[in-house]
Amino acid sequence: MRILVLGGDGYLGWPTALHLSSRGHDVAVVDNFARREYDLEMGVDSIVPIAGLQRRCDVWREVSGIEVPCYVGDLVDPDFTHRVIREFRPDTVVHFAEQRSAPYSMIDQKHAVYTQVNNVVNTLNVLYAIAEIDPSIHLVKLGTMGEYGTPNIDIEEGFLEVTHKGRTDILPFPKQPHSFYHLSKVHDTHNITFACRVWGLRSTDLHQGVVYGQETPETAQHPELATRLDYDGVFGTVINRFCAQAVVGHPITVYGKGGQTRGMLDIRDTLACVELACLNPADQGEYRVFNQFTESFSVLDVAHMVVEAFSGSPEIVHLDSPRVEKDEHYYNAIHTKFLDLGLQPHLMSAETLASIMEVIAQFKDRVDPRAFEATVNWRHTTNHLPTSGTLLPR
Ligand code: NAD
Ligand code: USQ
Repeated sequence: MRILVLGGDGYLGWPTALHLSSRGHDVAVVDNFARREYDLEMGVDSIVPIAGLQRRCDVWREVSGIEVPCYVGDLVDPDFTHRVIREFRPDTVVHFAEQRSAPYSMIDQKHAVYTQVNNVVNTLNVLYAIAEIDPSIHLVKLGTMGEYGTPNIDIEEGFLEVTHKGRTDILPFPKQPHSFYHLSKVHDTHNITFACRVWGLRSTDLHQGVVYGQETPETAQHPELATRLDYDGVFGTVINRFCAQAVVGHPITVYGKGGQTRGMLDIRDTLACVELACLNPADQGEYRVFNQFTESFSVLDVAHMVVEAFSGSPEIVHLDSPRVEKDEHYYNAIHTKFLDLGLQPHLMSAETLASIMEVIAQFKDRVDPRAFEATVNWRHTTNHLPTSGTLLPR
């Protein structure tokens, strides 16, 4: 297949592009380097050093003999988006290219507005480009499990059968997201559903859980093929953060009781799920949702698993939560669609956690312990970060 990976310079987009390329697909990547600019803005950096995008593509050509062209530009610009899709003419667009940090979106008004404009407008541009250039292009869009929030009923895959006053319908599952970032994904979901219904486009919306890990079979082939690994209080996700904290001897920072439960998955399963979605496209006019995670754990469970996998004995601390989340809640989310398509999950294990910590240990001097601090409080409309505010990407 011809697959265009939007956000192909990011944590997940880059290894997905390599995976799809190694599996024989013709792949091109698109990025505007916004993610690298957030690092400059926040004064932090990936633990694992990463090469520039052009260099990464050159190294991949040397290692595999395969060309992955890159398009550098902002998908918020409709002319750029149309040009790339017209020029590359993909069978599938895989869309990772959004601002993806909940804390970043909660810094202040400017960051909330940036997040929603960037995410919602660039996805609208992609929908228009597909509708005008070739409506048969399958859009595989990265959404999030956080769109659903934590309701006191089972979470279905996108839709819920509802009986109301004697009548029954299948309706979108209710959304109760917990940040302006997660809300941007809900807005995308509505726009994509509408475009499928009205223009007959086809899309698979991957409601993905929290991803952990760094190395994939393709990125392991050369140090300059490595993908990023974040640990800071704004972009670091929970398992990767806890692993970094254990390695550098920082206490493991559980917010509140640690009773928040989330769907989670190994980075290698993200790659496999995206390929399965590409190879098994939605029907023309269909909008469907796959819940993309393999297991669920509470934050406290994860902290204990990291402690067990680490050879030292890291301390677990409970901090006042900077977020507004339930301390404990029911959580049972259905995730059978990828298993039905043949996904063989990499379930969380002490070996996997130890291998993430081994990667971190190689670069532990790059970890600035001050960056672990959770600097964004959901209750404040304005958070004053030491470094933020001047370099917000355009
Ligand atoms: P990332 O920030 O590392 O990658 C996103 C990439 O998109 C970056 O390289 C960024 O520069 C690019 N981008 C952003 N806006 C753009 C624009 N307007 N034009 C062009 N490029 C743009 O994020 P990630 O962790 O790789 O996540 C990828 C996707 O998966 C996101 O949509 C995210 O919401 C979703 N997701 C991530 C996780 C996770 O745990 N990392 C979990 C669930 C869902
Ligand atoms: N948490 C802690 N301590 C920490 C960091 C986080 O207790 O040091 C807790 C948070 O309060 C939260 C949970 O861990 O309850 C997960 O936090 P996270 O930062 O790992 O995940 P989240 O903010 O939800 O966002 C991440 C990605 C986002 C993706 C989402 C999937 O950044 O792009 O959409 O995971 S999901 O959580 O399913 O919505």
